[in-house]
Parts: sequence; C-alpha cells; structure tokens
Amino acid sequence: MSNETDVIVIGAGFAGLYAVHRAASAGLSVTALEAAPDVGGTWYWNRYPGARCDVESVDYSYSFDDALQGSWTWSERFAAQPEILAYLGHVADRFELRRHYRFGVDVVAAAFTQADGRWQVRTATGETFTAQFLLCATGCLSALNRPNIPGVDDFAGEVYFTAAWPREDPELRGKRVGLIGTGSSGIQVAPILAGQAEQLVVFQRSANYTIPMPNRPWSPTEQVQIQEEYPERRRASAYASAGTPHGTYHKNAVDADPQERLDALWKRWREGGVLFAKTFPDQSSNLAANDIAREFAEERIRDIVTDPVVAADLIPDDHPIGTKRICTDAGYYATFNRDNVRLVNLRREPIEAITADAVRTTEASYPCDVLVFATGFDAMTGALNRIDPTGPRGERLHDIWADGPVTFLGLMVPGLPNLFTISGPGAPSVLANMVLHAEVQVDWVMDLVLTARRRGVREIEPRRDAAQSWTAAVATAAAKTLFPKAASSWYLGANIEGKKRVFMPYTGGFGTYRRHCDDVAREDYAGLVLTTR
Ligand code: N01
Repeated sequence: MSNETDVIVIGAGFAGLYAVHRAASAGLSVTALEAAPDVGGTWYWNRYPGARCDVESVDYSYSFDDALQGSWTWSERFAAQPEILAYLGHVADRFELRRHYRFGVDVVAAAFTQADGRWQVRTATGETFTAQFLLCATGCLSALNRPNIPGVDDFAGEVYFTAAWPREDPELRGKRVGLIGTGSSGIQVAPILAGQAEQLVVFQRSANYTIPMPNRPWSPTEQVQIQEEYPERRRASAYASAGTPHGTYHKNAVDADPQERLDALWKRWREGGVLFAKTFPDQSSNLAANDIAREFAEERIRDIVTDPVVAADLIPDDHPIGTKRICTDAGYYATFNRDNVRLVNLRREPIEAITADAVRTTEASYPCDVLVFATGFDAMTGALNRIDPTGPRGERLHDIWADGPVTFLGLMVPGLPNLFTISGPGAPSVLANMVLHAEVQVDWVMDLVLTARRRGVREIEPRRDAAQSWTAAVATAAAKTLFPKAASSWYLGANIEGKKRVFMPYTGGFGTYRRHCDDVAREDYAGLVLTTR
C-alpha cells in the first residue's frame, strides 16, 4: 500500500466505509486509517451489554445499493451492537473494503502544504500519509470523556468505560458495581449490570428522559415484507425531517384536545424509542407543547418506580423533554425497584472523591469492586480537535473553532482546503438517521472531488462569508427550538469543562439540509472557491 494516494479517509464506521467504497469505485486511490483493529466505528467500541440502536434496524442501514439491502436480513426491530457490527463486517467483505485500511492506526496530526496541494497526516507511531483530499469520518461520539473526578486513578478495583468495553464481558457475579453516568449508555447498561452484579449503585448527576424500547424479533413474514417495501420506505426517508419514514402527529399539541393528545402520546410511548420526542410538530419548539409530552412521560416514571423519592430523583428538572438526547431503554426505571439497586442523586450529594475501594460523596461512602463509567464523549468536535488539522496559512482547526464550530454545510472549514468533515457539527447528524446522513454527505463530497479532478482543480475551500452565513443559519435554526434550553447537553458542548457553549447540530431537518446541499452543487458549488494552479 502506497503512502501517497488521491484520498485519505479516517474512520471505519458507517461514514468511513461508504467514503472508501465511493472513492475506490470511482477509481481513486485511497488510504483508509482506523484506530480500532477492525471496521465498526462507534459499533466497534461501544460493545457494552445492552448496546442497541435507537433507530429501527431497517432504517439504520445503507440504502445506496439494492443488492446489499437484499443481502441482509435484520433479526430484530432494534438491532443490538453485535448484529450492527456483523452488518458492517458484511459490507466490508462484500465491497472488499478492508484492503484499503490500515487498522490500529491512530492519526494524531494533519497539515496541508500549499506547495504540493496535499494533506499530510501523521500517526502516533510517526508514520505519514499524503493525499490531495482528506475525509474525516472520525465520528461525532468517538472521543471518550474521562471524568476528572478527584482520586479517580486511586481506585484499585476493575474499571470499565461503556465506550471502550472489553471484548470479553467482565464477570460481575458477586461484585459491587458503581455506575457513573446516566445518559443513553448508562441507561442501557444499568438493567443488565443490575441482573449480573451483587449490588449496583447508580450515580446520577443529571436525570434523563428515557422511553421504553419495545424490541422484538422480526417475523419471517415481516422480513419478506420489509424487503418488498424497501423502495417506498427509502423514498419516504430521503428528504424526511429525521431521515426515517416516520412523521409527527398531524396536529400541534396545543391545538389538539386533551383526549386526542393522550391517545397520540400513548401511541408513541407504546411504539417506543426516540420518536416519542417528536410526537407533535410543535413539541421541540413550543414549551407549552413540550410540557404536555414531558408531563406524560413523568407520569410513566411515577407509574413504574415504586419508591416515590426515587421516582422524583429520576425525573429530570433541568431540560424540556427531548432537548437533551432522549434515551431508550429496556427496563431502566424498573431496575430501581430491585433490592440490589440504589440510586445516588449527585445533585444532593456530590462526589467528593473516588478512593481505592469506594465512591465517596458528601453524605456517604459507597464501596465498589467495579466502576463502570458511562460518561459520554467530547461530542462532535472532540475527535477532529484531537487531530487539529493545520491549513496552508498555518491556521489550526482548534483556533478556527475557538468560539464554536464554523463550517460550510457542516462539511468544510474555511482555512482548511480539501478537508471534509463527515457527521460533524453544522449538519443534522445526531438529530437524523446517521446512516442516510452519511450517504448524503459522502455522495456530496465525492461528487465535488470528482468534479474538481475533472477540472484540474487543486484546492477547494469555502469562502469565509459563506461559512459564516451557514454557521449563522445553524444558530438561527437552533434558536427557533427549545434545544438550547438544555443546560447540560452535549449538543451544546456543556458536558466538557472549558468547551465553548454553542449548539452544534443543524436543527432545520435532514430533508431541508439535503436540499441545501443539492442547491449548492446545482449552483456549481456556490460558496466554494475552486483553485486551479
Ligand atoms: O453519554 P452522555 P452517553 N460525574 O453524555 C455523566 C448516543 N448513544 O454515552 O448530564 C458524574 O449522554 C453525565 O452527567 P451530566 C446518543 O446520541 C446512543 O450515554 O453531564 N457524572 C451523563 O449522565 C447519546 O446521547 C445509543 O450531568 C458524569 C453521562 O455521564 C450519546 O451517544 C446508546 C460526569 C454521560 O451521558 C452519548 O450517550 C448510547 C462526572 N464527572 C449512546 N461526567 C442508542 O442508540 C459525565 N457524567 C440507544
């Protein structure tokens, strides 16, 4: 494998694999680099028990190739991590993608040299690779957040992170487990830890809303039907607001009568999963509408949790429902009815320190043999900032984004020519079906790359005013919603100490975003400067 190619792709998740496939199919030479030992991206690392996608399996899969679609049968409505990882392995085999990859390679730096119009990336071992185009498919939830709790390194027991779970599940029988973090990962893993461990203590700093995931196997009849209905399903998703065929109730919550609202909410609650956050069209933008859905969900928590004090602690008090990523679970609230489970509300008794064998709060010391951290990620910008690409005029991403991410369509950054960020800030990404989103972005990038090569273009860079105008559009879209009201949300970077608080995803909807991308391409890449030199 040569160290000089047309394109470098970093990452082997959904976006990276598709980018490699598109580039290689177009006849470009590709170097693909991945830190993990194999393909999978987020689904390689997040192999904690209970990890499952909150988007239905039939939607959370590639749409670009009918034969691929026909070659895979999802066994369950919501696929578990092993099945998604197996699917990505199947895709890599089918399109022979692994031959382009160097696995176990950690990219630590990237710099663009104007003299030859190429990016040079450097790995942790000092190896370098160069290419005209650099596609960062580094994931928006991949840079692990290791909390800086006093004494964290003094703990003498076993320590696990949900986002870097060992390949062999640890033996927890007879052990006292402490779980820190109650976002989607903590909420998914808690019921399983409770079933395995002698005792589970859940340390909750912020409560989250979670909706039961009524998962079930697809029947053989449904599996046939899914294949028959795929073309229509994909058509309905292509420009939908979240990249799935599901919409909202036909009326705003504030315009529906009480019984009608209740019926709509029960329907969504029973369907389960993240769609509850979008029951009504006005739920994410009108606090009165949001309150209706929020109060319904809080009533369900009180229904399930037998101890009213614990129920009250599990009810969030710091954000409208859905403005932090809504979680999905398999028995989370009921877990707190078990005798071997205890909830510690860190708002009432903050952690003072972790000692060799316990978590000590201001009120008590909780002995633990095992600590599980489900403490999230430096989301959206973390993985890119850790590479900190440097442009031809010496501008570094870290500085360009010092006041928050500035992007053109969430895909390009002024000052960093020929560099593309996939699923990064400034795009709907985490608010949409990430797989179709990755396809849309990669297709747009590859069409641009091929256009540039046909025209002998050496550098492509967004105009600063065009990037500022897109970044302003991202902020304006967010300001029309309730999302910025969630003070501790990772969407805002609020979970990372010192990170600038800026709402990062584009809330205007997947379909609207895609139309913007289509328009820019149709207008011969208005907003970009294409230089032939
Ligand atoms: O991470 P998170 P996650 N002391 O950031 C707490 C996707 N995902 O891995 O909120 C004590 O949501 C932190 O508390 P607070 C999905 O998009 C999807 O769970 O900052 N606690 C929070 O409770 C999701 O949103 C799926 O106050 C500390 C938790 O750790 C995203 O990934 C499954 C702490 C982190 O929650 C991230 O989810 C899993 C400290 N020092 C993930 N530091 C599905 O598809 C942090 N916390 C279903």
